Amino acid sequence: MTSQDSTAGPSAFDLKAFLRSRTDRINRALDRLLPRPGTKPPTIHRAMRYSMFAGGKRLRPILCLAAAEACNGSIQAALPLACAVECIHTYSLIHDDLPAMDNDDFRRGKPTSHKVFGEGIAILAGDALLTHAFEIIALAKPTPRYRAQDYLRELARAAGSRFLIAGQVADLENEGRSVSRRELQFVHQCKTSALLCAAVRLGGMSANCPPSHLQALTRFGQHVGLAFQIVDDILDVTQSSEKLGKTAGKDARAQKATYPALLGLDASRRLAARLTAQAFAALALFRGRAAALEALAGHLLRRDR
Ligand code: GRG
Repeated sequence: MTSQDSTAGPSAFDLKAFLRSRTDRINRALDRLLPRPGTKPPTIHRAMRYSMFAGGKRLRPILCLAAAEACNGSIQAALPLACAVECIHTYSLIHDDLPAMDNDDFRRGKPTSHKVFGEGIAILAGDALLTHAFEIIALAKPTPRYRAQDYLRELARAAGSRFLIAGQVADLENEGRSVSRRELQFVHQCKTSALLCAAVRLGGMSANCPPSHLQALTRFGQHVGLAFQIVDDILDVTQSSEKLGKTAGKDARAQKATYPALLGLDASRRLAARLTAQAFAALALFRGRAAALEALAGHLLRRDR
């Protein structure tokens, strides 16, 4: 079996219908959980909603719901956790696009927040989404194994100075210098894997999963997270800005360390496939209940945007 075959995923699972229905549930929940656009002061609430409903793929919250379902949990219980993760993710994109960071004009196919609302409001919209994530997560119901503070700690840790922020700091400090594969892996694990991993762990926690399942979800999240970022690096080289909804080819122009730059395109593709196969292997103990997670991992590997 080639690495390509081993990531083909189950054919019976209707991923398209799954993505459609879960995206719809998440969008409705986000609409309910965010302050209405007219709430005073309207500018900030419009800016929060502008980025939140700009057409993101909702991968992290979908993974959160799929993890809950793999652990026999309910979508309803996982939804506040899924939405909190999406708030953190959207905040990080708004701030990453700022002139002081990546200075990007387009995101999710639309002008970035600072282009529409100005830099001050964009910074505040990111801050507000970051803060709102914790208000939303406080709505999640505790289970016999996991308390409200376990959810809080999980999200704060992934978004904090040892993971998400650490990755961004390392990324900034790596600019203009040559970077080893280990250093690049550190950036990707912190910037991308940590939040994705928290998303699946929170889904499992909302379903009161036992420690063995939480461990399996952690391994799954780490492998899928890294594979996702490698594919993101590949798409930056191979796809157009129109397709990606953001400026393509920026990494190469900025001579940024990426997997394709370090290993070449073919080796990067092989590595992403190997990591996805490892993610599948981590799901073995779910014995067929993780069809959605499997299909999602395969989809993330094969995605074109
Ligand atoms: C805290 C400012 C700050 C940054 C933290 C997450 C991050 C570091 C920066 C965001 C930009 C970036 C390249 C992140 C890597 C993860 C990634 C590929 C994000 C894009 O995720 P998608 O494709 O985006 O899921 P959509 O728009 O579909 O939600």
